[in-house]
Amino acid sequence: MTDPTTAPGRPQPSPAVLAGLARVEAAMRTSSAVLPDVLRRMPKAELHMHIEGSLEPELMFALAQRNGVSLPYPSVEALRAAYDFEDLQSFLDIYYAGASVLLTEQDFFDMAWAYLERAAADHICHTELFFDPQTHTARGVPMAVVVGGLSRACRQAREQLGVHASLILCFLRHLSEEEAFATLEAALPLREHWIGVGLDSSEVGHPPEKFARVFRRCRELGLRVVAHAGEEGPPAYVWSALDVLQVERIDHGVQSAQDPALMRRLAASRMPLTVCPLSNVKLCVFPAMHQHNLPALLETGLCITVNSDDPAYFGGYLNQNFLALFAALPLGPRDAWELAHNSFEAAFIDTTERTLRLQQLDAFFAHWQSAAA
Ligand code: ES4
Ligand code: ZN
Repeated sequence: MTDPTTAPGRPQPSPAVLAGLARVEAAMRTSSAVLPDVLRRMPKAELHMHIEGSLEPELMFALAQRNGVSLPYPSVEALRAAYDFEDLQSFLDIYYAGASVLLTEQDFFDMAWAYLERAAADHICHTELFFDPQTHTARGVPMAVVVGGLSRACRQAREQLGVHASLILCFLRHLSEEEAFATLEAALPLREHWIGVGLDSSEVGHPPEKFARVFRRCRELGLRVVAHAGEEGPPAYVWSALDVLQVERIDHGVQSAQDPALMRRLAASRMPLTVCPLSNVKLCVFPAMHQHNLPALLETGLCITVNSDDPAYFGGYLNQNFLALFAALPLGPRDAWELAHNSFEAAFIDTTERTLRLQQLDAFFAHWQSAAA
């Protein structure tokens, strides 16, 4: 039998990292606080986070008041109480309504800045933010207002927080490919501010191949390309994201486990999957965290990463996702190291930056000492 920890391409910790992992394991025997502390403090990248999904109810109400927009909920508490979803669509209906408070460049800045401060607190050193321009341009908000506010926050985060942030423009898959082309045209004059495109919104009934032409154009333009596939949709959607859209990462992809041939393809190519544990439980993709298939996907040798998706709606930012996952499932410090390693392996960064981030990760584990020592 093959040892799953040595599946081809699966990262192997160096001897110095292995020694640090052994010290973590020893300390875990006397304190239950050790692993959560490691999860919180290890350096990591976040690769799947919708910036409109980071809009907390408090800021949503403040922006509604600032802009004279009315919300269909009387209070922050009433709004939070409505965050009880049964599937992706029941969430998206509330998520698009929440985005209606965003009107000015400052609104987009304030939303992104709040997330980036949270990211820094979670020891995220690199993050790639999805944004949905069609949600805003359809309400008459100019593309330059959206991209201007978001990119100003990204620039300030690099300068003031040491967090490197990039923007990925998502096409809404419930709309037409013509509308996606129009969105691309509107965003190209601002191209220096974003690095690639994604595909999000209602998955079932809107397969990746619906966007074959616009993704081909994006690839020709040299943009990075990703797509949501296999969140609620079937493995066939993951196959077409790979073969038709030729994506560089799959967002979610958890339904791939139903198809052994697809699993072999994903493992052999080390195609990254940006998995979002709290999102999957909140949207009933899995009935409970202890039933999540992330450990099985990791064991098969896939390049799995952990992400928060829409943290204001799903009960937590990135560190909460790590904590909930590790509390519910048989995952240990080596898995923590591998998930953080994968996040840098899968990030859209150059070789110099990747080497630096991986060195910082390994140094964190290699130098880890018990507080009790
Ligand atoms: C999303 Cl969880 C999820 N799935 C698909 N599209 C989205 N947009 C924002 N969150
Ligand atoms: Zn998503």
